[in-house]
Amino acid sequence: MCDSCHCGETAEATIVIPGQPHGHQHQTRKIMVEHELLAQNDHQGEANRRFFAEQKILALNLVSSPGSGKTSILERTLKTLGPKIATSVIEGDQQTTRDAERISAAGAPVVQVNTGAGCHLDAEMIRRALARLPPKPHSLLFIENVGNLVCPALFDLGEHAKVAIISVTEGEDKPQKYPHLFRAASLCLINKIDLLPHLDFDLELCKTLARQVNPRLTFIELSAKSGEGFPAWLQWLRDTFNASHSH
Ligand SMILES: Nc1nc2c(ncn2[C@@H]2O[C@H](COP(=O)(O)OP(=O)(O)OP(=O)(O)O)[C@@H](O)[C@H]2O)c(=O)[nH]1
Ligand SMILES: [Mg+2]
Repeated sequence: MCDSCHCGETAEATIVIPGQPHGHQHQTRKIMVEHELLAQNDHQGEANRRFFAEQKILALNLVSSPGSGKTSILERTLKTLGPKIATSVIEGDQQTTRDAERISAAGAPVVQVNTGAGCHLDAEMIRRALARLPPKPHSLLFIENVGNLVCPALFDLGEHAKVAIISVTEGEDKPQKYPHLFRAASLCLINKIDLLPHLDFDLELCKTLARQVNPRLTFIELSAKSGEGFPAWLQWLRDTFNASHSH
């Protein structure tokens, strides 16, 4: 549960002292349940999903911590995916239009959603952004969520899939520490692999920890800087786009 935006589901904070037995040392704090907020979001999320299905739009929700490389991955993707698939982008940030400007320079239609104090995009924001874009029928829509591993995992935007992005500078343990996102994601991109020679990051350990949270999660290792791994990511995009159209 995020206290600043009250965006949680049922939440229970457990306070534990390392090395001391759980049973006697933890305290719990019940935090108010915000069922109504999430139910309202889910309702609009379903409406967005119907719109995407009617228009044959493949919508992907990109979620990561700040700076993992979401916009950099999109920039390279837009430049290399080719003209066969029409693509547009909804950018989410608390403030500024910096990411939208980068996407626009990469050649895609884009709208920026500024969430102010909010730490995630919600389905109503997406409804309004869709009206402003609007994405073409039979197209691919990327939604870059606000940089945050916690709250975006809880909000259904009506997307086809969540793509979790982790970069190798963040440490292998993020899937275990922030399990909601990795449980909800279909694909995990591991970015900035060009930096691996300079780091202790253990790729296999990261994947093992993520699979403990979500055994069905698939991984693509890439670098938005060098382009390594992009053929596999572009192939995943084409396969997912074609599969969603054949349904
Ligand atoms: N070395 C290296 N740097 C990268 C790579 N991808 C992104 N970066 C750098 O990481 C920084 C953050 O990249 P962004 O693409 O802005 O990250 P973001 O996830 O969109 O950030 P927010 O929108 O603020 O959450 C920038 O300085 C990028 O140049 C990569 O593959 N390798
Ligand atoms: Mg960004």
